[in-house]
Amino acid sequence: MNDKLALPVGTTLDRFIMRKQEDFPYATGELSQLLRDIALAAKIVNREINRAGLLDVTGAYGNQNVQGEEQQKLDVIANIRFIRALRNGGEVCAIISEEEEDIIQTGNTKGKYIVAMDPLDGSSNIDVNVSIGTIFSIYRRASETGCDGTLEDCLQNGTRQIAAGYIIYGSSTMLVYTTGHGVNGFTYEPSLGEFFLSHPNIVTPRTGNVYSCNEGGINGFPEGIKNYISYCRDSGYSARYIGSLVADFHRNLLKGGIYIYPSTAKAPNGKLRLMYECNSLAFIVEQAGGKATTGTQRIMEIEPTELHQRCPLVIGSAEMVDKVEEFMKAEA
Ligand code: AHM
Ligand code: MG
Repeated sequence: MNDKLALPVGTTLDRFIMRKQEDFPYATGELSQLLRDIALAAKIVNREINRAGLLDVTGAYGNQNVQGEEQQKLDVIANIRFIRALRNGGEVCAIISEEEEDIIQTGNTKGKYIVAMDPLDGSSNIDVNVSIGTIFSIYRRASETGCDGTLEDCLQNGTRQIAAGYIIYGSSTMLVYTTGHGVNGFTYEPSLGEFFLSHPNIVTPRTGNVYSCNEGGINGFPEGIKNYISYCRDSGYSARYIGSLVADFHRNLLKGGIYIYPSTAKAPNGKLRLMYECNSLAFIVEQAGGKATTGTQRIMEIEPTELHQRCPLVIGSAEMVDKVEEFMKAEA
């Protein structure tokens, strides 16, 4: 790690982003602004989430609340907040969101960036007060500026990400991101309205003894994955599955472990989405020294063909992911 890039714990996110930019003499500041826009939206969404129980916003989308206003689910609210922040910021020409079928054109035709995001992942956990998250990836557009973002701009493979991150709304709210120079985590201090550097230069353990998957579906898993899970049980590993990707991923990133969402009998391509779940976390885990594959192929090298494409995900500590690949090969 380049010493010039090291900043002390307690540095605010704004200062951190600014100082990082100074380390790259030709940077124009647009990516920095874009990261700040995301952090602002995260603060707003965090506020909404913390008030969810009070404001009765957790109900089904389409209902009316007591004032007769349209009631919105938190994932819809988060989608609106992030899009608004990115539109107002001006750096992004187009957005892919889990909440919307088509490409969202921001109208900022001069914007050089594309954002892919899941504004609020783990929606089934929202109503029961379990940690949820926002996941995002940032790409440079491939087309010339001056017009809308194209499908080609949006369907770049994961190796072309220039930044990725997530926000976990948990016992504390954290923003973790990478621009390809290591991974840093910031914890939100609500009374000051600031994210502070709390987890500098995150390096994930080479191995661990936690496996996270929805074992209820094991009968439909590929043989290689079934065998790996037997191996985890025989080795006395702990099973930990929140069912909220960001929360499961975050724990494993810090403590070591593996998260698996394989292809299943019902979902042959798995459940998770390549563009705003798998690629984003793959970039982060690789930057932290871990690995992300489908069980047979590196996630970031998958050539995307659809905005909402799904793929199996095996992600976490490098040695554990390697082991899964061994089991998969043995059954190929
Ligand atoms: P979502 O994007 O519809 O919220 O689904 C993604 C979530 C992940 O957060 C989580 O890891 C997974 O789905 C859980 O799925 P399952 O209930 O099949 O285990
Ligand atoms: Mg999701």
